[in-house]
Parts: sequence; C-alpha cells; structure tokens
Amino acid sequence: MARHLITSAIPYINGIKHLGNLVGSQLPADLFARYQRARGNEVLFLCATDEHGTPAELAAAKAGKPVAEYCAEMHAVQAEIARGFRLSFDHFGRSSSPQNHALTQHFAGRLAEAGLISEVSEKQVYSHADARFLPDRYIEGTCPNCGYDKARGDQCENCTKQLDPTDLIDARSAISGSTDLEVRETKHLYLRQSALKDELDTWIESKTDWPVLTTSIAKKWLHDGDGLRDRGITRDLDWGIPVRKGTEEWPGMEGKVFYVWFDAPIEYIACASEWAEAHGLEDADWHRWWRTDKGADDVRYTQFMGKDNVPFHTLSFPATLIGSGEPWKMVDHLKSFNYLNYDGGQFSTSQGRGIFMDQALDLLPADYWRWWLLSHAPESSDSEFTWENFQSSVNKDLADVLGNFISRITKFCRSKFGEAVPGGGAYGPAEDALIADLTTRVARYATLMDGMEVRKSAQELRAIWVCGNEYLQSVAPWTTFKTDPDAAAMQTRLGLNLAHLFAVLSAPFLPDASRKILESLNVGEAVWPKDQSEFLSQLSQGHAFEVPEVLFAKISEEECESWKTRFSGIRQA
Ligand code: B3M
Ligand code: ZN
Repeated sequence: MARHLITSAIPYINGIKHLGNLVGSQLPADLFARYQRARGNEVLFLCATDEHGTPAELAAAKAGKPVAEYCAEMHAVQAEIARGFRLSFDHFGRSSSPQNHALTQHFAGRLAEAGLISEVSEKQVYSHADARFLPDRYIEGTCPNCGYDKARGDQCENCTKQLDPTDLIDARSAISGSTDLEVRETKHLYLRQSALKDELDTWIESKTDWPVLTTSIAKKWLHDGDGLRDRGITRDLDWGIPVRKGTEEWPGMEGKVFYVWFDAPIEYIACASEWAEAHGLEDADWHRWWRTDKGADDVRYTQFMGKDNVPFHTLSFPATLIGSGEPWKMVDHLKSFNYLNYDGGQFSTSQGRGIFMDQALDLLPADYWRWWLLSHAPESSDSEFTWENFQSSVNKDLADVLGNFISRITKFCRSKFGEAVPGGGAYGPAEDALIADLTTRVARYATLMDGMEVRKSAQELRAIWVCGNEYLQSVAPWTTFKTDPDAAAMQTRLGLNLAHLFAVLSAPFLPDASRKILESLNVGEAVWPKDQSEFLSQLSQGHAFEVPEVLFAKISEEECESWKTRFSGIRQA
C-alpha cells in the first residue's frame, strides 16, 4: 500500500474564495486524494486557512472585529463551504494554531543557528497615534506624479506609479488617518536563500517528471530572476507569529511577527500535528508523514496550487526545510494550475467579480460544479467559465450521458424484470468487445489519474460512460426482450453492473452521485475494479436494487440566462 501526503495551497482567511481559487488547488487535490483512497492507498490530505498578514488585519478591521475573532469565524465559514463541496480533508487546520507558532519559531531558530538569517536595519514609517510601524500599504497620501489623493505607500492606484511611502505628499496612516508619522530605523530578519542556491538547483534539476508549468517558473526565478534575493521574513504587525529563536527571545525583535509567507507553508507540517491532536494520536503518528528519519521516506508528497504560488513552494519553503538541516519530507510532485477566467474577464475577490463558493452551492449541488471545474481545469493554459459552457457540460455530460444511462437501465429492468438483477443468457461478441474496450479505457483512466492529468481523466471517464450508452443503444434490450428474453436479461444484468462500475470510477469527481448510485444498487463498499470481466459479474441474479431519483437535472435556457444576469455584476459584501 502506497502512502500519499497531499496538501492544497492554504486559502487566505479574508473572505470566501471564488471558483477560480477552488479549481486551482483544493478541488484537484481532493480529486487526487479521493482517487488514491479509492485505490486502497493510505492518504493524509491536509489544508488550512492562511490567517496572518496585512489582508487578514485589514479584513478584520473592515468587519469591525478583533482579528482573532474574525479569523475564528471565517475559518468556520470556509470549513463549512469546503464540506459543501465535499472536499475530503483529513484535517482543515489554521496557520494561527499553537503548533504552527512553535514550528515556525523552531525553523527560524534552526536557520539562525545555520547562519542563514541576517539582521538588517531598515527605515520604516512609524505612526505615533497608532503606536506601530506601518507597512507600505497602510500609508496613504497624495501621489507626487498625478496628484491622486488616495495613493498608497507602495503604488498609486490611479497612475500605477510605484512609490515609496516617503514619496507621498501629506502622508497619513490608513488606519487612524493620523499624519503624525516619523521615519525610524527598525531591524528585520532576512532569509539568506541565495546561500542555498546550489542545493535548490540540484533539487529542482532532479524533478524531471514535474509539469513544465512548475519547473519553468521555478527555474526562471532560480536563474534569471531575482527570486533568490534574500527575503525579509519579519514584519511590524500585531497579528502573526511572534519572532522568536526557537523558544527563546530574539533580542531586538520584540513586537515583531514573522511574514505570512514564512509561516504559511510551515502550516502544512503543523496541520499534520493538529490532525494528530484532533484524533488523539501521538507525535509519532504525524512524524511518519513528515520526518524521513521517522518513517516518511516512503511517503509520496504531492502539492497542489495556482501558478502564482509556485516560487514560494519551489524556492522559499524548500530553502526553509533544507536550511534547517533536519530530515523533513520534501515535496515529490508539485501540480500547479493556470488561471480560470470568468465570462470574458478575470475572477476577482477584491472586485467581487465572478462566482463565489457559497453562491455556487446555493444554485446547484457540489457535483455539478466539481464536474465542470475539473473537466475544464486550467492545466495547459488559462481556461474560461461561461454560463453556456457550464449549461452544456451539465446537460450533455451529466444529464444526457451518465444520468440517462443510470435511469434508463434501472427503469428498464424494473419494468421488465422487477427490482432485482435478472439471471439467464450468456455473453456474445458485443459483450466481449465492450469488456475489452473498457479494460483498455479503465487502465488509461487510472494512468491519467495517477499522473494528475485532470482534464484528460475527465474526458476518459466521460468516454467510459459513453461506452455504456452505446452498448445499450446497440444491443437494445427493449427490442431483444420481444424475441429473446434471456439475452435481454443478460444485457440488462450487464447494464446494471456497468452502473456499478461507473459509480466506482466516478466517485473522485462526483462523490454524491456515486454514493446515490451505489445506494440504489445496494452495494455496500466501493472497491476499485481490477479485472473488468470479474467486476461486471458482481451483481448477480436476485441482487435487489432500487431506481434512484433523478441524478442530474438539466439547466434550462431560462435558468442559464437568469444566472448569467445575476452574476454579471459585482458582489455586494
Ligand atoms: N494563501 C495564497 C493563495 O491562497 C496563499 C497560499 C499559501 S500556500 C502555503 O493563493
Ligand atoms: Zn499617481
């Protein structure tokens, strides 16, 4: 039995994610986790909320809540929506957990001991009224270039000029509005990633089976970008993980916290510890997933994320792990995604453009979205959501092909043989040909799923459903029945067994529909098919079943039009 550690990029806490975020990490990770479990492998699938940093502070301030309270609430909201989408995390953790505090401080301590952290003095704006240093984007003022009076300390939104806070005219705090600001010296910690260039280089060069999207981004930053420039890993914020060297104070770092991108990937590890705690397990139980000296050497670790997150996962986080000098499990396969666009533009959280996860579930059950999103996953290039395409995919793939097959075969059997599998008849050439075809296709489907070829897997799965429909259409048991009831019984029996096969194969994509089919067929436990001919004879004479309720409702023109209009604007918070 293989062991799979699977993580999805951890979504920021500030607000509900849109479908573009979902398809770029959590959903394909879930597909892979469900598939590996279905194959009988041991899986630990982890995700969490990314709770630190300026966006969390700003969102909490906007909601008028203390940031800890805001994060706890939003974590519960995101967890509930994840359940709605049937994301099968073994644990949905929080980067603000005590475990992540301890581990992040531990890594910083190890890196410091290894000489990989430098202390740098910088000039930064201090606000007396707020009693704190202000990050660039917390400072507002008039743009020296265009005169726009709400320019931010990092950039003018109006003319796009990049700015330093000291460029602003009449600079003020975006928190309090105070103009009582002062430029002060402050010390920050930098991670000396450049010192690990050779090790990172060797490591990435060894990943010959990674998607080009991943390695091209990694190599670009490693070689010709300034991606390996030493990075500040501390910030002057209140909310975050206090800077400590392991369990000790760090002189001169009082009141500072680690930068969100330093602690967020460490949460992948901390989350396993949170998982162990939540299940009353020992440290050894999570160490066997994360420590190569404690059993994780035979773990296969796969990460899922959008392409914008790749540099952090191929350079900074590996630098943290390697730099610690400890035997942490490193990622084996990194699956990254392009962007999903929305109806001629971009999904945008800040602009409220597109469809958000909660809204999607209010319209239709998870399986409808899972199918469209996964079968259109932005793998080799960006892809686009349009309502017409969504409608057509739901109606044609789910309702006409899979749904129709299940309903047709179960209803036909009920009408002619009753609600139990009929006996009699023997396979002929059509059945042998079908089984041979399915044998090839199921093997191909498994190879594609193992390789995380999401779109191609969906295509192959659909092709398998089509085989079933074509078989029924060509042997036509409703006609055979009139002249040769035994042959019709055999065809019907095979049809019911095909329904079983489709339910098992479709489960990673369509967990709810799969469960409904299995329930209606009275199949207790889904077992992945090894041999198609054997699998397709499991439901034998006398096995009782029920006709399931309609699995997929078609989307009408009216619905499609009205949703299109409803989601054409901007979401009001
Ligand atoms: N929260 C960015 C994002 O959600 C960031 C990912 C962290 S992964 C360690 O796209
Ligand atoms: Zn400007």
